[in-house]
Amino acid sequence: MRRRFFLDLAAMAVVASASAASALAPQASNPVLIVTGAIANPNSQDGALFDEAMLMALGTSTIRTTTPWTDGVVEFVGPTLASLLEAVGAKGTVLHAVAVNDYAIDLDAGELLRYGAMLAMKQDGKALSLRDRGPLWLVLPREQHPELMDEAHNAKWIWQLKTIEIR
Ligand SMILES: Nc1nc2c(c(=O)[nH]1)N[C@H]1C(S)=C(S)[C@@H](COP(=O)(O)O)O[C@H]1N2
Ligand SMILES: [Mo]
Repeated sequence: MRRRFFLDLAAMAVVASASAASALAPQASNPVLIVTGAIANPNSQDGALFDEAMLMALGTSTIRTTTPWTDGVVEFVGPTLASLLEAVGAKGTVLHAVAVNDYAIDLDAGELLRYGAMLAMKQDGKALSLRDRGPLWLVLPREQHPELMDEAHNAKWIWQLKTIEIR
């Protein structure tokens, strides 16, 4: 337990120091994601606003995995959570994530970073529409980490993600 706690703090410290120099692009006109709370780099009075182009520019990764909601192995592409937290200059360890349908969950940033979580924007090469759980779906590499294959971790796959408040 103690060891894990220090690993989490170490991960967040890396995120925090990397963010110090970077400034965020001016606020997006068509935001798909709003990050609020403990952040160093807001780009508006409402927090850090991202449109789709800004998100894709953060640095994307690929996760190939099965999910409880899709058939077979699917390929997700989108910015890593790490790149998002770095861009906003995250200064907290809890992510209060809220979806379009007002589903909300508090996520442990350290755990998600250790697994290389991403905000998927594409599934099998196609942009995720609202009806396909987009435009943003928090994806974990569950195929590569079987310990993620349980109900508690399924609940972390928040789809139609709208806002993240960093606490
Ligand atoms: N946007 C959104 N994401 C969500 C949910 C939701 O209601 N809305 N439910 C969560 C929960 S509690 C679980 S267990 C999983 C699986 O939900 P399902 O059983 O309805 O498919 O998705 C998670 N992601
Ligand atoms: Mo759930």
